[in-house]
Amino acid sequence: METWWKEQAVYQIYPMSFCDSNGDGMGDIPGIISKLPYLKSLGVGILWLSPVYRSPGEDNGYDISDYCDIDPKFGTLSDMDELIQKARELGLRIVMDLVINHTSSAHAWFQKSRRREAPYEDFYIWRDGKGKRPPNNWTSFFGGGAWAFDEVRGQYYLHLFAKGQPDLNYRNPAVIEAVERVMDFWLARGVSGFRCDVINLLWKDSLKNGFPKGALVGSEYYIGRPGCHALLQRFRREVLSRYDCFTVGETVLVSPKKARALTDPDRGELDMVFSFEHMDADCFLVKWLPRKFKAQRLFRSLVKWQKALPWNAVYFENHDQGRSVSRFGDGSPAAAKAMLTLLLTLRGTPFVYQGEELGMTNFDFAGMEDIRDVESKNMVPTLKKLGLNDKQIFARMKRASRDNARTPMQWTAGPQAGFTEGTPWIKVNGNHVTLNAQAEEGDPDSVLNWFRTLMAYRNGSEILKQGRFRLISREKSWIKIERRLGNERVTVAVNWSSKEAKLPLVGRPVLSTHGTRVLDCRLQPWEAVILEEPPQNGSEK
Ligand code: TEU
Repeated sequence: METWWKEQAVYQIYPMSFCDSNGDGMGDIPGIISKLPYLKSLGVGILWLSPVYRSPGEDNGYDISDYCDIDPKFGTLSDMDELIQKARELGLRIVMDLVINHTSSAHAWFQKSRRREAPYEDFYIWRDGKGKRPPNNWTSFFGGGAWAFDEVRGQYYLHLFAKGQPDLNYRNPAVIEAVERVMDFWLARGVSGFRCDVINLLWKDSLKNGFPKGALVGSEYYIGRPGCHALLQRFRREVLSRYDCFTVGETVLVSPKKARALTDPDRGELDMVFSFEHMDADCFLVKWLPRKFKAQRLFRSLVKWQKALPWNAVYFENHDQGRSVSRFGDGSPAAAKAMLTLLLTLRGTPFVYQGEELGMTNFDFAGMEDIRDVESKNMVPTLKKLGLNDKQIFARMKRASRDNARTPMQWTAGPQAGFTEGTPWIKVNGNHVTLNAQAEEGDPDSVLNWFRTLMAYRNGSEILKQGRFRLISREKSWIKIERRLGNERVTVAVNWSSKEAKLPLVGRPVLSTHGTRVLDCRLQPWEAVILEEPPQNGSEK
């Protein structure tokens, strides 16, 4: 097999909401350490941590004020060293989030830059306004304009995300070098790679006015520009190639063609990317514009991307997306199991988000006061401008707010789901009383135990790890795929609906979400089955 990051599944930890060891209501690194045996028991091999760096927390750590230190709410640098070490002892690798499109405005670089202190004057994208107006018409991902005026410097700075997240200026070689030192700092400490936040936005071609009608005005000047490819090649050459590590790029609005270039080993940029297209299965391009979920739409996009790239990341959830079982299913454990089956049998490196292995669902928000996310809050004026009233806005929040994925991990049925002994920074989902890891441990039919069974099967199957992908058939509410290695085949059939499905099934059923089964060419509601077929052409391997 080629490399460890193609063999193993990745588990994403959202540290704020994973496990709190000291009762301050906020998850932390010692909490993660205490759950290493649980993580090991899942069968995953790589743990990706959302940011734990020093940060004021305006965007939950994606606004970094010191890349080379751990935020006190998460612990210390020595806790992080301990995590890396203890994980390694269990055969688990740690991957960190690399957020280098922007820093926090509290970062020393920005503080010096706004005072024009050398050598930081041009670390950010500063411009004079046009009269009383900002330098151009670009809009932010989080709603509103993308420029903020800084009184100290007397100029505007660009922020594609929140106001407290000024974009770095990659035309300045000193910025490139500073960022390379950050990568080196963590790789030398023993991390095994990076998930690279909005990495295809680093290079801004120009600061001209954008096409005014787009959802993201100005994006034609900064998404996937040639300058960004050149930067990624440089990072690989100068830093990454010196370590046994991998990178996965979070690549906003990436096309299959662009993704192929970004992950082409000959170009030496990234190892894989997160594409977003399948996240549109229940919305129009942006999650605030909902449409009815159609399984066909999801299948079509997944298959398109399976075919488009020799290797890529595969995911249904992360900290920015609602829970898949609520969005793409009926919220039931059966649906969660069916979805995990497809996720872990597609070709590529699977990424599972904390709680997905339990079938955690969207949050039961009572009102806007339960919402913590800066994106959700900033979107309210934009949604109002679209003519939505408060009730409608809240309905969209319930459906699409990133906080759906950010509620605490549900460990037990006890107070605060066993996440903290204090008051959690965000409410715990009320369904933790029945939906929690402890209850699922003891239930052989639980989502958790299905996940473990699947992972064990996948870890032992060269066909699932390496085999080619082929779509056999996709219908309105079921999909059948094949993975093939040499002349050996595995078929996976998933009924993506709460009705029985009739479909041809051939082979020996080795695993079914519904227990031991005889082949009768019918799948129960949300049933997923893995079938092994005897080697073709009568030849044995
Ligand atoms: O997300 C980038 C990104 O594309 C999202 O902001 C996306 O537009 C939004 O979540 C859809 O609702 C990354 C991180 O994953 C996210 O948590 C950060 O807020 C963002 O970058 C800024 O760093």
